[in-house]
Amino acid sequence: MTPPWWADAVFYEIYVPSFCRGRPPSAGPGLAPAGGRMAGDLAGIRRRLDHLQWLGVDALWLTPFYPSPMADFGYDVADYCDVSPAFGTLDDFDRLLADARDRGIRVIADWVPNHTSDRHPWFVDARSSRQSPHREWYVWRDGSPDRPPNNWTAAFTRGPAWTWDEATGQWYLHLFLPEQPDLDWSNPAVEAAMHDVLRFWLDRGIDGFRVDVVHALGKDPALPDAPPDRAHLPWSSQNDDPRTHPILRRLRALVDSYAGDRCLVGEVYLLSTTRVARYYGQGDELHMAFNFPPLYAPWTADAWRHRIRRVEEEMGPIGAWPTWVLSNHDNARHRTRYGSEARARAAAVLLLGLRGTPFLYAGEELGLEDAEVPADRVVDPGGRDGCRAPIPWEAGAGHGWEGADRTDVWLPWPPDPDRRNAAYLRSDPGSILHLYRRLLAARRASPALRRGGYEELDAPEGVLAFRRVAADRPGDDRVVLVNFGDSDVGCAAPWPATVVVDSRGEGEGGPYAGVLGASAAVVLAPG
Ligand code: TEU
Repeated sequence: MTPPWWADAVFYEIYVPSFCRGRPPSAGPGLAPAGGRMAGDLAGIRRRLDHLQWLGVDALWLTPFYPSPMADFGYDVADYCDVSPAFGTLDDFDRLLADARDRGIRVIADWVPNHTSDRHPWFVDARSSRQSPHREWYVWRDGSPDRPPNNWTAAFTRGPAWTWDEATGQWYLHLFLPEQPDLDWSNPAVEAAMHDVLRFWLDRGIDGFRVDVVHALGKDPALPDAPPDRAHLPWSSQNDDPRTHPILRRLRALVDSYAGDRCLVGEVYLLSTTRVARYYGQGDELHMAFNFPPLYAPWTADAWRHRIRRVEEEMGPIGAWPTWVLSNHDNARHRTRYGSEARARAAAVLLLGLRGTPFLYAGEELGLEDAEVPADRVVDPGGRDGCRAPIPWEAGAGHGWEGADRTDVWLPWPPDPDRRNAAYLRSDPGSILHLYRRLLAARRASPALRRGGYEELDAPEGVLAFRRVAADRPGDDRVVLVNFGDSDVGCAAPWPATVVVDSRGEGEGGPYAGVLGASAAVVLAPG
C-alpha cells in the first residue's frame, strides 16, 4: 500500500516574518510591536522556492500569516480568512501555493483554534456586553477582581491565565497573553465557525494544517485548579482533557472529506510521549502530532536512545506515525543548544535517519545559530527572538531581502551573515547546506529510510546505532551511526558497508572503515 504523501515527506517550517522579503518595504505596514520594522512576506517565500526545490523538501508549513495585531507575532489572529498586509494578500497566497505545487512542493498552514486576538471581531463583540451574541464564544467567569477563578498560569507572562474585564465585570481566560483570549470549544457555534475557516483554506487547495496547541481545545468546564506543585507551570502545557478527542474526530472527518490526503499535524505540547500518542485516536484523530520530549533531550546517546524507544513503544503498537523535530520558532536552535556545527551536522543525520516524518526549521540547513538580541531590540514576550532571526540569503547589505539595505528588518541578523548565508554555503560542497541536500536525496532514494522499521543495534558507549529495513525491499537496508562523543570511536557495521552520507562529507561512496569521527554520524548501505 502506498503511504500517504505526508508519511513520506520531509517538512520545512517557514516562520513567515523571518524567511525573506519579496515586496518593497513600502508595500505594507511593518510589525507594530517591532517598532514598525519590516518583516518577511509571502512574495519572499516565492522568491526562495528555487532554494527549497534544490534542497529537496517535500512540504512547507507556513506559520500564521493572517491579519493580526502581532502581540504574539501572528499567533493572535484577528481574521482567519485573510492575509495580513504586513505579509501580502490572498492573491500572493494563491500564487505561492500554485508555484510551490508546480515544483512538487505541498503547503500546510498554521491554524490557531485555541484562542483569537482580543481584536478579533468575535472578541470585540464578546466583551462589549454580557448579552452580546459572541459572549459565550469565550470563557468567562464571575468573581471578585482581586481573585482569579483558578490558579492557572499563563504562558509567557507567567501571571494568572485570567484578565478581569472591568466593563462587564467578569474574568476571561487566556492560556497565553491577555491579548489571546481562549475560545470556548464546548460551544457548537465556535466549532461551526472554525470548520468554516478550514473549508475556506481547503477549498483554496491547502494540503493541510499545523494545529496550534491542539491539546488545549477541550477543557473541563469546572476549570479545576492545577496541582499545587505544578501551578507555576503554564496550564497550556498541562491541559489534557478527554473532551478534546471528539473535537478532533470531527476535524479529522472534515479534513478527510477532501480528496488528496490533506493532513492535520497537531502541536500537542504535553511533554509525555504516552500522552501525545493518544491524540492519534484510533487512527481517527490527528494524522501526526509533534512530540517534543526529544527536542528537549540533551545531546547524549543514552537520552536519545531512550526517547526513540519511547516513541517506538508508544506509537508503534497503535500504528501512530511519528514526527521528529530538532528546532522550531519557539525554542533555541539545536545548533545553539548543542554548541557546535559538528554536532548540528550529526543531529541532521540522526533526524533524517529516523522512522517518522522529519520537520526542519528554516535556517537549520544553513547551520544558523540564534541571534544575539540586544535589550532594545527584544520584542517577544516569550523570549524567543533569537531563533526567529531573519534568514540571510546572500552576503552584503540586505542579505537578499528586498529593501533591507535601506531599512531595518524586524530582528537582528544571526551571527556571521556574510558567510553564513544560503548563497555562500551553496558555493561550498563541504557545507552543512550540501549535507542536508545529500541527506534529503538519500532519504528520497531509500524506502528503508523513509518507511522501514526501526531496529536498535548494539553500539559502544556514546554511540547510537540503528538499522532501518523495508520489509518489502530486501537489500534496501540502511544503518545509521551517530557518535555523540567528542573523540573517535571504533564502531562496526552489521555487514560490509558503503558510506552513503557522512556528516563531515568524508568518504561518501567508499567503504566504511569501521571508525566514527568525533561528533560525526553516517548513513551506511550494504556493499
Ligand atoms: O506554542 C504553544 C506552546 O505551548 C509552547 O510552544 C510554548 O512555548 C509553551 O507553552 C511555553 O511555556 C504555540 C506556538 O508555537 C507559539 O509560537 C505561540 O506563541 C503559542 O502557541 C500561542 O499561540
